[in-house]
Amino acid sequence: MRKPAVLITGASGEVGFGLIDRFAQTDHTRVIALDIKPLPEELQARCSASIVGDILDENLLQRLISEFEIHAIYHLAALLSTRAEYTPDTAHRVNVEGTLNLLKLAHEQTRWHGHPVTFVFPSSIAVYGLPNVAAKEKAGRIRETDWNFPTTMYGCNKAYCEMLGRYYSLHYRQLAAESDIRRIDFRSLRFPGLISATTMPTGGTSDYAAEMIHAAAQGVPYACFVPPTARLPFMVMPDAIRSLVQLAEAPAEKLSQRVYNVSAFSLSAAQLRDRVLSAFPKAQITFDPQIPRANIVDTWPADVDDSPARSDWGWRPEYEVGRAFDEYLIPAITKRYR
Ligand code: AKB
Repeated sequence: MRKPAVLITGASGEVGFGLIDRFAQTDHTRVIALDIKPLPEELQARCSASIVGDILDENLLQRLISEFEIHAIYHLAALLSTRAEYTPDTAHRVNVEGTLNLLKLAHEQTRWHGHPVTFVFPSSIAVYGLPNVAAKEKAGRIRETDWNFPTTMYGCNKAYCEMLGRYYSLHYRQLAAESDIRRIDFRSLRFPGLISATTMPTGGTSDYAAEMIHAAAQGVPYACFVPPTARLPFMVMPDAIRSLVQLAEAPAEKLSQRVYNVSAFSLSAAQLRDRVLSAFPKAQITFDPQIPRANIVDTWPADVDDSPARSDWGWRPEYEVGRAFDEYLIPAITKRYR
């Protein structure tokens, strides 16, 4: 008998850590963790299996489904925006071909056990592309359908995979002879910049927020690579994990769309510095904008409209900006480096 399980790809990344923790604390879900890097031992102990391997390795994925019956996939593996700009071909392979492999696997599993596999896909504000700062300021909180003109390889990859997911859910094999094709249940969130107290992001462009706070807590000077005026929406990791699980568990009939914005608060880099300075008054924070990289931030929205997520499946962030800093980031990061 194969065992029912939830598959988490990219499990060694920031979101993977939080998600594994969440499953370990709150239910008895059998978690299969897959990542190109080994999981730290304490996390391995919380998973039923921890596999080191590549999502591009189709043989590995086939071996996996010979052992486990997969009911949900949290497909987190991706090369983030800055890293993807340095290696666009690799990014395309990992972010698009890798996602396609997982969608195929989900479809196969759905056919096999007859229940639509829930496919949870974190997308990103990188799917948006505003042409300049004036347009960004004017646009304010943007809706899912606005400004879908990504300017990064990562943003293009995410936008395309959202569409592939929708296609696999609604139309895959639409010309096949059999009439009752069971399809996967694809659900996606467009995350803002994520900030965790326990892990550091790597390869992203919104990383300056986490880098600034962690540097201040360690007493290390930090030169921020965007100007003080650069503004993005952000969310802390506990809310990000909660939103993923909440979307996965939402009754299908409540969902009016497959891709949702989620947001918690919006901050300029100057406001971020002020919050960090009020917690760590001796922090040495300077601004040294790295123009091509800072320009990417200018193409992303200052904030997003997440009202469909709020009305369809009850999304509400638990951490607005005050609580995010006072009750999560500052105490947890201070403790981490004490
Ligand atoms: C990145 O900066 O690439 C990510 C994102 C906004 O999706 N954090």
